[in-house]
Amino acid sequence: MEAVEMKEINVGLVGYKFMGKAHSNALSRLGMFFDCSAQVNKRAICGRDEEWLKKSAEKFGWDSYETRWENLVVRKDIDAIDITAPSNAHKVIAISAAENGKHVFCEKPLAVNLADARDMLECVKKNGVKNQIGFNYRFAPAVQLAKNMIVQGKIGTIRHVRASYLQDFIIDPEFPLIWRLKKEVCGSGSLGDLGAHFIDLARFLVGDFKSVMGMQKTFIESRPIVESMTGLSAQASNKASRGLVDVDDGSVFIAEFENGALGVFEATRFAQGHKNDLSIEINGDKGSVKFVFERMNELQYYSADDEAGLQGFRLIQATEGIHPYMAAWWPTGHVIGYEHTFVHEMYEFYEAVANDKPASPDFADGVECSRVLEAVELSAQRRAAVDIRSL
Ligand code: SOE
Repeated sequence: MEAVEMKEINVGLVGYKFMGKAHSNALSRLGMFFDCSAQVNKRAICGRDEEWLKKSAEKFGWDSYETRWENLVVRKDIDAIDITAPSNAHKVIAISAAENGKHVFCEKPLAVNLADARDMLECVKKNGVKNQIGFNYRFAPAVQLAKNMIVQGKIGTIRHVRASYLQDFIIDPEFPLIWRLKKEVCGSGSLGDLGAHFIDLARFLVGDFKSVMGMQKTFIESRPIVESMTGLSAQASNKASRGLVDVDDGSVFIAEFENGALGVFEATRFAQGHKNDLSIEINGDKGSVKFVFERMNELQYYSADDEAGLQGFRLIQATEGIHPYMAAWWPTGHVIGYEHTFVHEMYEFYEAVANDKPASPDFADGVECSRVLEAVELSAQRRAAVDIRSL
């Protein structure tokens, strides 16, 4: 019998720091754990600092490297471009990649503003390439379980959603002015970096936003110029030379959804003691679900249908083979972590590419998220509610 040849998809990755490493790891795990329709190859990694890049290429297992993304996107041996560079670089790279016929995976937020996000969406549509955005928390099995339960009507009609994303890594006023604090590079601060995740989770689990009303604050207005950074750690060279922070340190907003639900949201990097504390709770008339990322293998569930006298929140360990994605990993109870969410999103993207199916969440979801981000900013400036459909 003739052996059937497996399809191959060759990837070019832009970025080699925090997200670059997370994506490289995910691609390395794919074929080992999942039955993929195609073999996904780590063909080339791209970044500006050649010394770092060379080391990263070797360490993360990429076949080759490029120091200019312009060279990467035209390479004939590459089918898909994965963008993990800072947000202001997303648009130009994604558009060039799509114009060169490459499928595009892009980290969140899609762009530094809504207009750019819309241009990116238009371009991938025009060029007919698959596209996906890196809303990785959707891919925690417990979140997928919550989605399935909501679709099955287990919590009934949704009335409330409350979500927060709390970090504390920039509380020290001497923490340097990293790119995540410069509007022209990142678009917005805690809102776009952290809020983008819960806006997406709320859209995924509850539905589309109708209107929002927000407040934003910058607590520390100037910081020492950054010399180097890795992950979320950074060093300043000379503490006397400072620059202005022009994004929000904390953002809060309330929202109304198209389906009538109400929402309360908080994103901050000033919540002392909270390291990466993303949580979302949804209350329906028949029950509630709650997901807390720092306990990401669990889903809390309350059912009003439980026997009287025995009602209460139960803790579901979403680690059984019947839970989404878990059959690919370890025996029940052998928990998974942050990096697995990236493996799951990559699995979905490359399955979509291999089988010519739409990917999800896609750039249209990225645009919807950017719409909400922009509406929150506008409402904070105007001190009034903003209707999402007005943007
Ligand atoms: C930094 O605040 C950050 O790494 C975000 O950029 C990620 O999207 C989030 O998942 C964790 O925190």
